[in-house]
Amino acid sequence: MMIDMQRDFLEPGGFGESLGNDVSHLRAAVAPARALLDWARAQGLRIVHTKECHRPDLSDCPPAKRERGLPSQRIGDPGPMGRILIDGEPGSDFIPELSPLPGECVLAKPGKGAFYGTELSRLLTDWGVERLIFAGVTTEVCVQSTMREANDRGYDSLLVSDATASYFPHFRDSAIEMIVAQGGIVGWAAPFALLQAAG
Ligand code: TIU
Repeated sequence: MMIDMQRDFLEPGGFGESLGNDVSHLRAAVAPARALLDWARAQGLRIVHTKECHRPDLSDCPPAKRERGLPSQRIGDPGPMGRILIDGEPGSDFIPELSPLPGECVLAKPGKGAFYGTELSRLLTDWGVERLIFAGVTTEVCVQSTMREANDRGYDSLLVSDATASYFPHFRDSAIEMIVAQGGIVGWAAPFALLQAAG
């Protein structure tokens, strides 16, 4: 599960920066995420790339989400990478290093969790998947939401700790602590090197 490695979150001029964030904090996760992706491809694992975005008419964007905070630009407004967080605009696309290959599953999601408003549940059931490996951004928002949704649905989840990042580095660390506390109440975490060594 490669969560939301989109230009809108990682590059200047997108949704993340419009919320007042320093997007450079997310770069550290890119190389480990790419290594994870290459490894998963070599292992023949199913790969799902999610992208958080909305329909051009904003019919799947609750007003409460659009109106939240005091962003410099709101979802749907024009920006240097097209309309902010709108499906099909350049900003909603994946960063080049993490572009999906033909045949890999791409899921557009309107929410933070990847199960909400998507076909993910049905796909995982059809594939007979029981365990999920997570990477992407941001750790405490879309990654953690999706891991919690997966936990309630009975999946075992592992977060690759160096392939995820937050605009607030201490939130990344705290989110990982919350996930693995209490014997893995939500899931487990390990750096990519450990995953690779295991398997
Ligand atoms: N703002 C923030 O940290 N994240 C999001 O809005 N979406 C995702 O995490 N993908």
